[in-house]
Amino acid sequence: MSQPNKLELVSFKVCPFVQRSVIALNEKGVAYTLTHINPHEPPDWFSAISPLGKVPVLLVDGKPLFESAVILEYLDEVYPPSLHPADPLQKAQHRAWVEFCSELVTRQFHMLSAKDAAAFDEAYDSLRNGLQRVGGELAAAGPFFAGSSLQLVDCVYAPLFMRLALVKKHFGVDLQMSERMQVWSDALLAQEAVKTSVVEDFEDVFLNFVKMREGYLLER
Ligand SMILES: N[C@@H](CCC(=O)N[C@@H](CS)C(=O)NCC(=O)O)C(=O)O
Repeated sequence: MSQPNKLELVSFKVCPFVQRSVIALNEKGVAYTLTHINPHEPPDWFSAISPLGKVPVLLVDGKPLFESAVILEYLDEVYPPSLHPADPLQKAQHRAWVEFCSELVTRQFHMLSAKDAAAFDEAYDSLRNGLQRVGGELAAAGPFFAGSSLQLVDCVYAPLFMRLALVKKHFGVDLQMSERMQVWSDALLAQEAVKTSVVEDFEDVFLNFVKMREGYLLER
């Protein structure tokens, strides 16, 4: 499999979908550059390469690739060792739980943006239920999703856990994760590939993002 000469990841500092790609790149030790934009005020060059107007876009020797799950699969094919299980069914199951995480990120966003108590509670409950559901899939022997080694599915959940930890710290919102789930989250957030996957002032950037939502979270 031939490897490209240059990878440029187009990013939005607070985006969990970009962050999953960064974690995979870091974990694999692949060199890349980051270009930060605001997809809500996109420069013309970005609109031209992003059909959905969303980040991440990975420029592979200048050729654009969009959708974070697709970017992860590409990186995993081109840069060994693979972070997927070898067994086809297990691999497909990991991909399914990657999709599920995207849904949980949306639920988390709804919780952060909810304008009143009812909307907040609904989003909180659906996020908590979703976390319990994925929690039931974790290998008994952790700390990661499938056991002792970090895989692509782990790269995808780490950005969600990073935000949940900040929401707990700053707003007291506790998703009441199981002990096993907390072990998974703690192990992920301690990984070098994860710690270095965000900008240095990420906590401030994220808090500012949350404040700009002007949600019920700020007043509860
Ligand atoms: N399904 C996409 C979701 C990416 C996404 O929602 N990115 C957000 C930022 S976190 C975005 O670019 N939003 C801009 C918009 O929707 O206009 C993926 O996995 O790459």
